[in-house]
Amino acid sequence: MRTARLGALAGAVVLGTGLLTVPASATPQEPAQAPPAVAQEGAADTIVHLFQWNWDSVAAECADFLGPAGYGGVQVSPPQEHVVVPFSEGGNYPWWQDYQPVSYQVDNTRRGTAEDFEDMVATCADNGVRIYVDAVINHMTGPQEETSTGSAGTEWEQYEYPDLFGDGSAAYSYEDFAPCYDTIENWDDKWEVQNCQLLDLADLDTGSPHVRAQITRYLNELIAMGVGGFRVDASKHIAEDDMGAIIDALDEVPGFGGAPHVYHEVYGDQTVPYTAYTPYGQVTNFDYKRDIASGFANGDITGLTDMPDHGGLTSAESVVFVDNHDTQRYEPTLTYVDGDRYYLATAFMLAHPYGTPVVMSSYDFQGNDTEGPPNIGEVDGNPAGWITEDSDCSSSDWVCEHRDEAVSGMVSFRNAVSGTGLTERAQDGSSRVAFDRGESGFAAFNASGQAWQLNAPTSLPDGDYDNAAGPGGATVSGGQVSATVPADGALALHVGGECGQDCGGNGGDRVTVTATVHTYFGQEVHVVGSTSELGSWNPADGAALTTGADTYPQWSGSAAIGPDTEWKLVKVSPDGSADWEPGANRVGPAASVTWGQR
Ligand code: LAG
Ligand code: CA
Repeated sequence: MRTARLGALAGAVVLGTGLLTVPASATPQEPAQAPPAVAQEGAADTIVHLFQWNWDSVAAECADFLGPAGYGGVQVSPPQEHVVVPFSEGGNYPWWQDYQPVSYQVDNTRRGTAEDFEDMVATCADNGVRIYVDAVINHMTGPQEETSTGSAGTEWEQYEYPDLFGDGSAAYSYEDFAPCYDTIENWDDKWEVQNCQLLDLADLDTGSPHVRAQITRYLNELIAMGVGGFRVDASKHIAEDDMGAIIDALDEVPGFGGAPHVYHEVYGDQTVPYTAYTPYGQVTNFDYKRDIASGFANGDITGLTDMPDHGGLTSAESVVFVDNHDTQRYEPTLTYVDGDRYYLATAFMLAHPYGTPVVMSSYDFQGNDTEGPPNIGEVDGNPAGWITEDSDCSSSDWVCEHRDEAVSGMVSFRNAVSGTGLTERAQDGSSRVAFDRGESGFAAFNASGQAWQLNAPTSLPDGDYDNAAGPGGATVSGGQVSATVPADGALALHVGGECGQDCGGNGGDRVTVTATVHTYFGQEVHVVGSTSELGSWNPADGAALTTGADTYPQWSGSAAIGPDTEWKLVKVSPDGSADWEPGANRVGPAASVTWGQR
């Protein structure tokens, strides 16, 4: 039973065993002894999974947002003809219809037509964004009492799919599903896992030349349309040799050039390890997912900085994520529902050089696992059931995690620091950590409920920088960064992200404040004021100034202070107590001030 639960995420669901738990075998974290790893990612490697978005909406998003924000790819939901399941009375049409192919026709799904699909691929390519198709090639449909109709109008029954390409040229029938027609029961038996039925889904005989030829035709037709890569569904249920033959037969991608990027969905375990598929592409690293999701959920993140091989996989072998469309339903350690902590984890994934990141973008399913995407109901003459509505990030129905300020800002950060190593720069307890990315970036993460007054060395050149992970910014001066990292927030500075006209964006221009203040040992000086960057009059959250042995009692730092911004200097003691500057509030920027004198 335990093996079955670890063996397939979906398996746990059909068995009704509830949520998966983190296995006892989670990779232990080694202490940070190794020299900083060289980053594996190229620029613009971030992929967003626009789960269930229709083709027109993906195209618009590539042009309006993803290209400009620096995303490199979109994983789209499966484009092949799917079953149509009016699930419950009144109709539900669950999202998982898509994972039951009826044919390889791209002609019509709930997400649009083949023409819409091709337009999307072209528009995204024009904006530098690669389309990754979720390729369902291990199986066809589950059982059905009578003959049914697929989304593109093809009549089918289980094991009989009469028209794979819409031109009468190819079909699958009973013998194409040999040798096993039963559900996988023993998840410790590799032969069974690869040959028998996952979730009662008719399992293709991928060893047969006829079956392989249809799969490679489907994938190569997508490549000919300009599709740049694949997320292969349920890879571990396809024997390695069969997978190798299929991947070998793929054409080069027109436009982008070279072989398609392939990543395999492998829920690695002892029976079928992740590494079985690394010869054929990258693999989805669920060990990473468990580590980062539980680490951030528990505020225990310092062990995540140095993470050379989650699940025994190298950075180059791994596709990483905080959640995906399955885990957000069946194993929801950390998802959009959790708010700040979730976005913080996503920001960390993007800041860190390990793996190729996939950002999840969801619709709000309100805890109903089967709930399909927001839709416009049935459309006359369209056999695809409920038709997906256009995505709208300003509506609460579409969550659009990828548009979150911290997430999209960190995509820029990631591109700016591409190819650099990681050097840890600060740690505070187990919930706060900061690191450099070469000399190109500095990022700090605070997975706690209190603001973090950070002082750390950095290799980032001196200057004023915007915060890529949220409002405000910080100054690097004399190779030191001093800043307030908000509760459950991040600070990320990068070359190319220097402050422009209205740095900080939060109460006015960023100005350097130099203050003469005598303090007791251990006290800090904060600029505290009315804006959120200045702590909203909360001394601990104000902008911290720094001093040094040769500069004391001069303190300096930068803060966004507009002409009307009211503020004061405050000495903050280690126990949190505050000693306010006497007199009236200061108003507006001031370059050089002395405690109490104005
Ligand atoms: C995957 N990766 O390997 C997908 O990420 C995952 O979302 C797919 O399951 C699974 N493998 C098969 O492609 C999803 C749903 C299942 C659904 C299945 C087929 O999580 O719940 O199964 O798609 O539509 C459904 C019913 C099952 C039933 C099956 C066949 O839930 O109870 O046995 O259909 O009728
Ligand atoms: Ca199989």
